[in-house]
Amino acid sequence: MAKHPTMEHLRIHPEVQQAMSDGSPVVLLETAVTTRGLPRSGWTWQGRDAISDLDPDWNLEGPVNLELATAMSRCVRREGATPATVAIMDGQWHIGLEMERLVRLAGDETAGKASITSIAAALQSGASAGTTVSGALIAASLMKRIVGQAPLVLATGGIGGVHFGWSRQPDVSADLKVMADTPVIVVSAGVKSIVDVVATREWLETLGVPVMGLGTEDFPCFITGVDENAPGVLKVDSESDAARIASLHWNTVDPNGGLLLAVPLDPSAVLDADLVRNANDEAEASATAAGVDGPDRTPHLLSHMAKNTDGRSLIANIQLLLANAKVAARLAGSLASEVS
Ligand code: PSU
Ligand code: MN
Repeated sequence: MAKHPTMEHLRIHPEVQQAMSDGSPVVLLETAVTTRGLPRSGWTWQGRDAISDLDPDWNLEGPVNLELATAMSRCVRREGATPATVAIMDGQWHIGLEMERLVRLAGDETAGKASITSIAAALQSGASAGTTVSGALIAASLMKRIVGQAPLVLATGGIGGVHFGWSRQPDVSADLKVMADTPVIVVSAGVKSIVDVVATREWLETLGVPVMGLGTEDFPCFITGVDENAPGVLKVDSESDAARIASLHWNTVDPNGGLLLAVPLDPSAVLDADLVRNANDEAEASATAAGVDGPDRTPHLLSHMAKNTDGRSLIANIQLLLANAKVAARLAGSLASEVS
């Protein structure tokens, strides 16, 4: 059995290939957020103006998950970088998706989320799946092995983390291990909202992943701002400072490890933590009562929370995703000029 991967397993979009060989900035984008993280309906909540303000090209009648994926790509391009959206489709890895494929992925209700432990099976079955942060990072490693170069930055909303109840059952996202093993800077607004933020921050320390905070010493916590109870982060004032630290880390500390650049949500969009907790509990109860389980549960919870917060939880989620795409593109630009 061949131990070396070949292009047979991988489709790199020509635009991504060109940007890589030119040494111009490229940003990896995960797609679990598209297949499992956002509603597939058009905008049915309040706050239509807020969404148009965030991105004037957002089609409010279009599916939220598809609009978000295209809006993130637009943010990356506006900052002069090339988006490399990662997904598993038709038995292959795809790095960089043309519009037709993105539309198909976003509309495919059978498309799940694939991470390090489930990608090989998804490839074997020919199923489509969005890649989590761990999945999209593996794509970077695969690209390095096949073409010798890989993007250095990935944008997401929130990384996976350590779930509550970890002392009894250690449900810890593979995102953390793969981040520790992959020389890519992940840009996120901290961890996704349903995990134990303090435990996750500690775990990143144990794994040796430097955590930088853009303009903050506190660990960002998704749509609720920052968590002052979690151990702090290394404050950087700009994307170029973060790029310099990453270069020093890779050149003199650990050439194979990853870093996290955590970006707090703009204070104007931050939601009260108690409000979010209550809305979340209520959404969980409704999902359980309606018997919604498995892959349908997250989209159900998010829609329900959006309804209960007059759309504000969804607006905040979209705002942070777009902000992270922008920061990631600037960071990739700084790294490209560091290297050349
Ligand atoms: N943030 C969210 N919702 C999500 C995710 C992040 O608010 O669904 C996705 C990301 O793709 C992340 C993944 O990489 O969840 C982690 O999943 P798990 O805990 O199963 O490893
Ligand atoms: Mn898990």
